[in-house]
Amino acid sequence: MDDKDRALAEDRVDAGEAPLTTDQGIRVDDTDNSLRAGERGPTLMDDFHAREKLTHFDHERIPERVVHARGAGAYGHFKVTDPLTDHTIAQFLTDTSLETPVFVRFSTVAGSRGSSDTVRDVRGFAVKFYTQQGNFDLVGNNFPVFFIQDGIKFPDFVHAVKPEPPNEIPQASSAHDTLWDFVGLQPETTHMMMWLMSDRAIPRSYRMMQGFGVHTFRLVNAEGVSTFVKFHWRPLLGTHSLVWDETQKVAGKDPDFNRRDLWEAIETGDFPEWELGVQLIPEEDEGRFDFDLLDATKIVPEELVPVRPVGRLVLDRNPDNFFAETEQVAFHLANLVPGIDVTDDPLLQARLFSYLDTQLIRLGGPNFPQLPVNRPIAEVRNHHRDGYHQSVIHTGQASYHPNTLSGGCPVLAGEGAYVHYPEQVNGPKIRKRAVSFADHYSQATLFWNSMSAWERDHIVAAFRFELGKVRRAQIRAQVVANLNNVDHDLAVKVAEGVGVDPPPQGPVNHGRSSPALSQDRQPQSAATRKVAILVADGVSAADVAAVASAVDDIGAIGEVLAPRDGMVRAADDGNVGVTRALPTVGSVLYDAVVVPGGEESARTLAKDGLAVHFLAEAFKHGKTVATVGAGTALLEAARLDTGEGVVRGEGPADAAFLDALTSALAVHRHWNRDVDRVPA
Ligand code: HDE
Repeated sequence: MDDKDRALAEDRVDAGEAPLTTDQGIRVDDTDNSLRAGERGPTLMDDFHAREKLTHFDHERIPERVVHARGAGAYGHFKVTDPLTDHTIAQFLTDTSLETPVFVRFSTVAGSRGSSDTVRDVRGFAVKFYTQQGNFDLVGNNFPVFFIQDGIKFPDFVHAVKPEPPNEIPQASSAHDTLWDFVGLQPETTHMMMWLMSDRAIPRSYRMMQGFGVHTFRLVNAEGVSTFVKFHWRPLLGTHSLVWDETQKVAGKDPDFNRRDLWEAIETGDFPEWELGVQLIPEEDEGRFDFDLLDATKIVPEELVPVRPVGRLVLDRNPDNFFAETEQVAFHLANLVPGIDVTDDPLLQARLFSYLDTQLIRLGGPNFPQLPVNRPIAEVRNHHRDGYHQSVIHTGQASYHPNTLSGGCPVLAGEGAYVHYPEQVNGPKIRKRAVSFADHYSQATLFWNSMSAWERDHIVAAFRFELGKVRRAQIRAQVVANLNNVDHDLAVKVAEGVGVDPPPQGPVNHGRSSPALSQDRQPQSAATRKVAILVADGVSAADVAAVASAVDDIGAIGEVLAPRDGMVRAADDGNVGVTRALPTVGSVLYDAVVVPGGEESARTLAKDGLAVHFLAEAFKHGKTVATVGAGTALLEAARLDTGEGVVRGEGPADAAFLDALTSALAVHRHWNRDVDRVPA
């Protein structure tokens, strides 16, 4: 139990077996019938229990977040492994003996609180570190760049991406006229739109996505020397994505897909882990790049400044109550601890205002830092008083500084106080962007150049899908014209798909790339992948057992699916237990599918449309597909033969088959397949 967990223990309430009461502690013996004048008579105002119950219910909702409304959170801890002592006085980044409790909230951006998890969107990656020096919030995303350079544009961007005003359509989707109208007219969005059209925008799991602080921050050391820093989170399982067709189906089959995945992984002890990395840039190198470090639409390529791994984040505890914790958690970029400071990035500067401002309305007043999930483990002492939902009883006469009546307390901190970095600032008041912010295309091209062939195909398809949903032809044409500045071939391919004339040759592609940006080079591991084992009566129980145990050995999760729930009769001996019935799931909820042997089982499945579709769809989405012995009948029924990641065993499931299966499972997706012809 860490310090935060211990503190939260005091706030947890378990009704236990004691009797029901009102909020005033009065015992209640009937909560199903209101107090009325006669059995068929009107309800009486005297019924304080009914009135209190209804009133509380009527007020249960608070405003959802204006962006990032849909999210999931978890507790865990952070440990620094390579102390940053030369660069910062922040203890949690320098003291390797400390385990800092954290709360992390992942989110989508555009959708409402009840929208689906697997939409095409940026994902929020917000980390609250409960450090001994106070709370530090790293409120980042899973992309390293942003749509706009100046925070004053944020309301415009968000209005454009949110559902359209007349009818609030479409929900949680960027594929509509207003967003692309804005994008076409605002070239600074181009780099971010490349990320948004890439598979990064449809993560397989919150556990399999990178996180970025996005802005350039400062670290400040004991001598007061500042170093620019970019923060990176790298998932140990690698960064992996779904495919677009799959995400749309998952949104219907399991709208809670990413939320459930995080919850279940933590419940089963598969604790998600990330490495914290930093890119450190000495102050004197600020002018070294062909972009501005203060421009949040730019990355610092890892090939120019390597990412130094410095710590480890583990999420190991689910919240007790979604509303109390995940909904009420309040992140704020200005929650900084000594040794970390902000920069003049104009996007960052606007955020310094917005987060506190939004919490005041969302959480109903200035006392939200007292909510259990928001409370620091460091002690809080000040003269802030009163306000809605004040839950602390401040004793003493003086609530001002200076005072003698409380002995001058709380006294001003000498040691350990937060000191703002004394940056020299000077300049005329002016509404003007620096010319160093003017290049909107080079890094969009860099991103495109860094993609593998399959990633490029997915990007082109995403642009075609999104623009294909845009009704106004001139908006499509404007976006294609912008893309021509990124790469001519990309613009032509998109134009072809959306009925726009191909543009003339644009500026020449600079040819540079940053290999670290591709998902093709991500770590691969079968751990925590979900494997469907399709069975029916007459299946080979020996095959099922062999597959299940091999899957278990590599840390993956096997589930037995059959046309109906309960048990199926085995061909060899006894029965095989069913985890889920086929009609309740779908291939899109799994990472791989295995069809064990057994003549009768294979025959039944080959005639079952759901099972055939399951296999074909898994194949189409690049997943490992394996059959043993007679199980191959299902491949034939789906008109599939071979291809990368298709494992066929003669049967029974012997060591050679299981070896081939487990190697294939370690690969996230098999892209080298002819999938266009597969009707799924
Ligand atoms: Fe946010 N953003 N943002 N944002 N943001 C909010 O704060 C805002 C930006 C991010 O899980 C809001 O508490 C402005 C960049 C995350 O609770 C709001 C600007 C990045 C979350 C707000 C930005 C983010 C938010 C809505 C442009 C990545 C969810 C509710 C200047 C580095 C945190 C809330 C959670 C939430 C404003 C841009 C990340 C309205 C004005 C860039 C992860 O205050």
